[in-house]
Amino acid sequence: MRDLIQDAAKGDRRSLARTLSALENRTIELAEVFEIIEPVEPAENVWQSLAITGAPGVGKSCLLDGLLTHWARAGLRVALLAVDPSSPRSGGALLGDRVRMTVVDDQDLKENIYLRSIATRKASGSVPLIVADMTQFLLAIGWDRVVIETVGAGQAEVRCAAIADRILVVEGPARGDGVQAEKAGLLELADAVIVNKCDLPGAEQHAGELRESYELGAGASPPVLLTSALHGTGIEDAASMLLALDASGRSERARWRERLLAHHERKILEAPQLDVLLEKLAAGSMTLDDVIRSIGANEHV
Ligand SMILES: Nc1nc2c(ncn2[C@@H]2O[C@H](COP(=O)(O)OP(=O)(O)O)[C@@H](O)[C@H]2O)c(=O)[nH]1
Ligand SMILES: [Mg+2]
Repeated sequence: MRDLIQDAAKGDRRSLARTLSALENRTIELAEVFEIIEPVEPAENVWQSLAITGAPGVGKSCLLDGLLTHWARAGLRVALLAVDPSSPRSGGALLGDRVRMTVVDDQDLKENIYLRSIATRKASGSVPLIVADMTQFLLAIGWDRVVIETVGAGQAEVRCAAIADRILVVEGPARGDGVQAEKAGLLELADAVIVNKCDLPGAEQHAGELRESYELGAGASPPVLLTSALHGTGIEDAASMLLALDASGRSERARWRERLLAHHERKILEAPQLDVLLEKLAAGSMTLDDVIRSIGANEHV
């Protein structure tokens, strides 16, 4: 394991993939990794991780292809973790994500890019925390930025997004049913919004609706940009805007709420006495509050 991790840190892609799998399967803990390697100091005053989230089909992967191309050209080394709720067998999404990534076909750029999918159905343990561990590992071995693509559908995906330093929400043109992301509590978490597919009707209208709904809320509004990943419109502007993106003040509390929930979930799932506690719950000899207290206090039962 030591050799594997050291090789991964030196840049060997196969060792990197295997180390990430070990973190994913929880056969190794991040703490053990950090006993073996010295983490690279992060650059100051820039974000290290960015989550890109939004409904399936809005164009996140296409958009990322464009953004990663710009960032790789600028000399940044960027890793993409695609959190994929579909299983590799049932959905084409896993393959699809890779197929569309033309940035890795570019001989000059591919050294600066690393792509990795995480099939959430296969994952053992808490997905947001697995993603957090992988992100920390990639940063520790010298990747400049980690981008996390999630489908903003379920709570686990929202929590994956919340582990990142910044959150970009991607939307499509208006579908006449109001602001979709609002429902998932995503708009609250966004540091920036991109309305993609601006080559189609309804995109500008939707961007207008989003800006309006932000103005109604408290605090400064995050930037709302229009792009067409298909035609490359607005991608360069979006790429530079995102690199310098500040956390929107209003997203901070919502983000910490999600992180707290994810942390809590991990504590429960990883509690060594969990099986015993579940048995006691089933037998009626402990209440849910008792169990929470017991886990919080790290009690042995
Ligand atoms: N018209 C149009 N189609 C786009 C645009 N961006 C992506 N698409 C298409 O939308 C579909 C879904 O894109 P994908 O990147 O896989 O979406 P994701 O599920 O959000 O990652 C694909 O068929 C793309 O070709 C765009 O800017 N305009
Ligand atoms: Mg995608």
